[in-house]
Amino acid sequence: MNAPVVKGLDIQAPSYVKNPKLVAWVAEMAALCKPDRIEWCDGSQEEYDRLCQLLVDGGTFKKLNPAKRPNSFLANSDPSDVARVEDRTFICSEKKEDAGPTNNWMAPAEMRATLAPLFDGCMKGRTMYVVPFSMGPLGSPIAHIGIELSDSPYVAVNMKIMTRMGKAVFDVIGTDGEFVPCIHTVGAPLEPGQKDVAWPCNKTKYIVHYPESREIWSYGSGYGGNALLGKKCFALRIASTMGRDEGWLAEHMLILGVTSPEGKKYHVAAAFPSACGKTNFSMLVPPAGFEGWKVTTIGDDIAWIKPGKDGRLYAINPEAGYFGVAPGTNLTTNPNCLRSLDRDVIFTNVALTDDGDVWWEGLEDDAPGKKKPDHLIDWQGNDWTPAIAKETGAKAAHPNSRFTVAATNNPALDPAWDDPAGVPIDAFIFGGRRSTTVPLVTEGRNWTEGVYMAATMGSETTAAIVGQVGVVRRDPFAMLAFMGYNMSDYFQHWLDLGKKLEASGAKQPRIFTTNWFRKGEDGKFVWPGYGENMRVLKWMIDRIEGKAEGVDHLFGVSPRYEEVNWTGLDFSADQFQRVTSIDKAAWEAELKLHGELFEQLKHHLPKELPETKAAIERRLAA
Ligand code: SAT
Ligand code: MN
Repeated sequence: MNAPVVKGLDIQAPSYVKNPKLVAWVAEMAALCKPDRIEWCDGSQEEYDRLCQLLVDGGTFKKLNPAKRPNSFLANSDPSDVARVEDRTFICSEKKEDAGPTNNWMAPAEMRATLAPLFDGCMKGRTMYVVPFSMGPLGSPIAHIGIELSDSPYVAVNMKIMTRMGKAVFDVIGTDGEFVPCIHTVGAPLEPGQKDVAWPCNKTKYIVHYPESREIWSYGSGYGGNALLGKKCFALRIASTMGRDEGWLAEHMLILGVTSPEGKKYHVAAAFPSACGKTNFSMLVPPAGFEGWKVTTIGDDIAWIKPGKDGRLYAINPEAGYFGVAPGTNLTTNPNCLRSLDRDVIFTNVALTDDGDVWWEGLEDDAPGKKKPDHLIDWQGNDWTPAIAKETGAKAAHPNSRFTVAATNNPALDPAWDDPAGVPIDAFIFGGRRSTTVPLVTEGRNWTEGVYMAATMGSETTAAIVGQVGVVRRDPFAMLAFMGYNMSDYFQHWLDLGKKLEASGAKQPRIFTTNWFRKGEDGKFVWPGYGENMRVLKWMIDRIEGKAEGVDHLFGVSPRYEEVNWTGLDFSADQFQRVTSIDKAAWEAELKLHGELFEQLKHHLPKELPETKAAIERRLAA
């Protein structure tokens, strides 16, 4: 392939790259960013091993003890670069109203003018990696291709795990196939002779999306959600706008399969905000009382969903790995996850044990009497002991510390996880983290009521975002941080899809809301959660099968105590009451917040939503 010449730089693409638009774009970006070298990634194991070694040599990675954790590494980030930066994330649509009031917006021309000087020479002294990736099974009609240019080898190796990355992608795009151009820099050019740091990044950060031209520009951060551009930037923000235009959905949802003892299989897609247990739910191990039931993982974070020829909705997991939260993960809360992490893992910001393994808060909580280690190196490189922790409250692992691991490491991986056709969805779940107010589980009486529940969902913030933790904010569809366009138009898109499904006569997915996080007066969670969530999942299946009547209430249908299988769990009717009760005053306050959300989103807000709210208010007053 004849490439344009960039002075002093070999930008020659490998012979199997046959797409002139791609080659020209790489040349253009190279001319702007001025890296010392360009490396076209092929996705091979040899390449992965070589880049990991490079990261070890440069001090970004520590190789973990192979006897404890084969082929695994630990990276400690700069302490300022540990989570997504929502206030630095922009949707730059031509019109402000297309980004909507929930997104940061800047006019594309103004943003381009802002970024141009930042990107000029931003990769000096570094290698620009050309990372070809497919979101979704290669060649699937639901999948899409991206190319990420990054000056971070950490990004290249994480992308190898998180996506289908490698040279086969060039065959899919051929000479004129579409791809989403994604450019990423840590924003830390090196002067000749300047020594690099272990985690280069920049205080200035921009995570920028141009929905009309389907481009992503990310500056200054190496953290997953800001830097692995296939994930939130492409698979949610850009893909949601593609879905709006083309009649499909890109959602912040896990996908699981659940098989009954009779061998009947259901598929559920569930949206929860970041760090609210999607990975745990997607790998759930059914508890005592559910012998013969099986839960299998299709995806743990993102779902792309399209109507199939039969009128049903089919979902794929566009990712190929898990970038999950480590703290709290143990053999009780998520045994499948823990087993997935036995080998071939990249850990970020967890603690290092004295024998070269990893540790995080909660790892020891799976058996009574298990102790915390006597000594660790914490995620910032400091000595950590239980005594220090007691005195200063210092966490050994950052609360948003993460593991990156291939889906194929998961013992509960669904056989259809890689099926290009996707899996048919029987139910959607929307779940927030709420200490009060919202009941354990409710089913919307119809599609519109389900959309209402999803649209008005509130959740307490977590460490996955930079900022205050534990404050309730509205997080519609768990998509607040990931919407690529106007939230009200998105609600309309969901309502329109419901009408289309109904018109097809095909079976429509049911819509449920859940809240695993209600707390008692003692401040402790009332519901045991984790594997016990199977009890709720089974009730949902009973609803689908017409076997559970439930009780009608304010905004849907919830289970009767007797309708839940309690075998193997000591959970009284009184406790059940405490996780399902509807408090009138709390709901009056809650509905006021729904009203504030609708006021904020009034431009294009579908009228069905305030109508549903009025019906709920009438029921509450009665
Ligand atoms: O940091 S990520 O955006 O990749 C994960 C999350 O916050 O959901
Ligand atoms: Mn997520």
